[in-house]
Amino acid sequence: SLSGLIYWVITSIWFGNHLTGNLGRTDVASVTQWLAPIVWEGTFDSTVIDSIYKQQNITVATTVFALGKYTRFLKDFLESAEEHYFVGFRVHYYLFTDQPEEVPNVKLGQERYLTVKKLPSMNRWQDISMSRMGILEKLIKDELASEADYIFCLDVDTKFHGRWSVESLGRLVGVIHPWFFDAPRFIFTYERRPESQAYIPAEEGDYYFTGAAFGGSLEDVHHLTKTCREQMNIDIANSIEAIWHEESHLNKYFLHNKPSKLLSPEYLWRDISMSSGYVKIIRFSHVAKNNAEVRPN
Ligand code: 2GW
Ligand code: MN
Repeated sequence: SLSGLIYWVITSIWFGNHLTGNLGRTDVASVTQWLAPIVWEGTFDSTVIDSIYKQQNITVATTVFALGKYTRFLKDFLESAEEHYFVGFRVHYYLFTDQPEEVPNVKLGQERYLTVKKLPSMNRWQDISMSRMGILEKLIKDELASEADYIFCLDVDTKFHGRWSVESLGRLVGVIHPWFFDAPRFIFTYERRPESQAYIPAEEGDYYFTGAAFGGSLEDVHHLTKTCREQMNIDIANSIEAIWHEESHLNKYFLHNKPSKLLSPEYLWRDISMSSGYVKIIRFSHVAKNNAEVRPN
């Protein structure tokens, strides 16, 4: 009937918007083949998602390593995190360094904590990068159980530029590498030698994930770090080192333990000066660094 039609038109206009919230993106995939969300600007409502997590009284442990000359990145990292990262939520930074005296004095907001942990200096940078997995495994097991609910593990040669908050939380969270998000699989720089535990055959693999940011629940990230550490130890025993170090092992792990949530390259962009049509907001990025200047020889 006409009145039925009018009723249908009016209610669908009125309630349709409320129920769906008009969210979603059509220019990028926002869900994986295993139905994990891929977080992009425009796929979530920050007010709604903030209010859900506000009731949960969560703590987000955040780990970062700064050895040798990499301590110079700490000031920008921490200051920008205070401005953009889980603002309004409890964050506990765990900062590993060989030079605690070089840690800058950054003013932290309410319910924001920083613990500095001293590490011995290491000579080979691959060792710094790879030893992170074992150190994180131990931190989670020995200290975090009663201290935190979620954890993110981040590179320090980075900076926040926009919101990174509770929309990123999940059981197991990977970040799509900014160089490969629109690349075909054969371009992915997975480890291709079968002798390495990180080996991924040509016809396998879903995404290429960055080693510069990953996270999730304590339990899942503990399992991730433990597995990667064990796999790297097998490689060491076989005198092989994966092409991109722990990043290669992380990609192998995610192949068999699918992340429950993926973060788009908004959550780890290249350096800020580079643009992309898909990335409407850069939330976190690598900083342009002079490798010759900061890396030991
Ligand atoms: C020194 C010489 C060469 C490479 C790294 C380092 C170094 C690293 C260092 O002297 N001191 C230090 O604290 N690091 C830590 O390791 C620091 O937290 C840094 O962010 C992290 C990874 O090194 P980075 O940032 O130089 O490597 P990227 O940006 O090229 O990273 C990707 O590939 C790495 C493995 O090759 C990791 O997977 C990393 O997570 C990826 O983003
Ligand atoms: Mn880095």
